[in-house]
Amino acid sequence: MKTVFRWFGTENDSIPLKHIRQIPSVEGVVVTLPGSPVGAVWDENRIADLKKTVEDSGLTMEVVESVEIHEDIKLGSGKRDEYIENYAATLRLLKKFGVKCVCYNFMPVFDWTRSDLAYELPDGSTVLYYDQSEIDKVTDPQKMAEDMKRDSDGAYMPGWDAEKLDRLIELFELYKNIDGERLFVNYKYFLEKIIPVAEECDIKMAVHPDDPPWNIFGLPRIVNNQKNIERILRAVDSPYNGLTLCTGSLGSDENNDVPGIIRYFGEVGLADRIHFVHARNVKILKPGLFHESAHLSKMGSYDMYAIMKALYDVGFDGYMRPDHGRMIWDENGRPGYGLYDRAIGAEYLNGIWEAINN
Ligand SMILES: [Mn+2]
Repeated sequence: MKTVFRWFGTENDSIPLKHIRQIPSVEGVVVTLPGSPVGAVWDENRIADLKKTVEDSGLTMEVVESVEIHEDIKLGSGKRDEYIENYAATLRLLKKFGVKCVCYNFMPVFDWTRSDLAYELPDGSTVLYYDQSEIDKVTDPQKMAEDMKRDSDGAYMPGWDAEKLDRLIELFELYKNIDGERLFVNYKYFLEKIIPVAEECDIKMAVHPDDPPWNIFGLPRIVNNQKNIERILRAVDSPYNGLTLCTGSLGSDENNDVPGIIRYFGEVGLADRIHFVHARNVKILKPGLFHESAHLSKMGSYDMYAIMKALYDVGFDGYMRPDHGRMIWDENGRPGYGLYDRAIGAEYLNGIWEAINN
């Protein structure tokens, strides 16, 4: 297991690489190219600069999160073939710079969604919070998206790009014809074209589960449970068609038994598809109502030992990063992506791993 840490780039992240380098277990950063227009080929010079910056600080740049998928691909319409070609061209560029794993998602319109980005816990820390009843009250998703963007203090939010927000009404109209089955067919089309390129580039594609893992605003979500994920992994049967196992995203639906899913994939020969793990804990208060928590098992609903043990037992050998943490110690930063709590989480998870290994 290689521990990595998400970093949004010098201009978009308040955390210096020097500080990340000082977290004992962390070997590399998970990067993106903020501001790249969705659907366009990434800029080679910017990737080169990013790699130099990262490596000069003593870290590796082997994981990218994410190369976003244009809505036309998910809708199966418009210029999808052109956007898939661009996606392939970006993969070929990333190969040139030593990238080994690309995490992406296939959620229509909205990326991860929360009703509160700074919910205060009794200890004074703040976390991301989700209340389905609040989301159900949203009659204007455009306004919600704008509020979320504002509440993130102007931080760059992956998947919440301006171009998409501008055409929100049009997108909702287009998705009226897309149910889960249609979305799967469009997804398979994408995989059939892109997985051969991933094989050629030796880049593991790792789809991130939907967050939360159920339909919102009437838009279908299909990367959300064991059965649907297995179907996606088998749609193109290649080791390069894999998964980012995000414990918090999957685990916010209490029907998803995360260690059980890992062990099941081990039993049916899909363990080698888990290329990347996002490890975090969530506290489920009731179905559809949860907040994120410290990584420590007793702070949330998940037994993190059981998750790490299941990964160990199925032979997990990929990348792991501590996912969203709390904001603590008066740190100001991107919601979910503070330095301190994620650093604590990284060491805690590595402590579990070391104990299992010994
Ligand atoms: Mn995640």
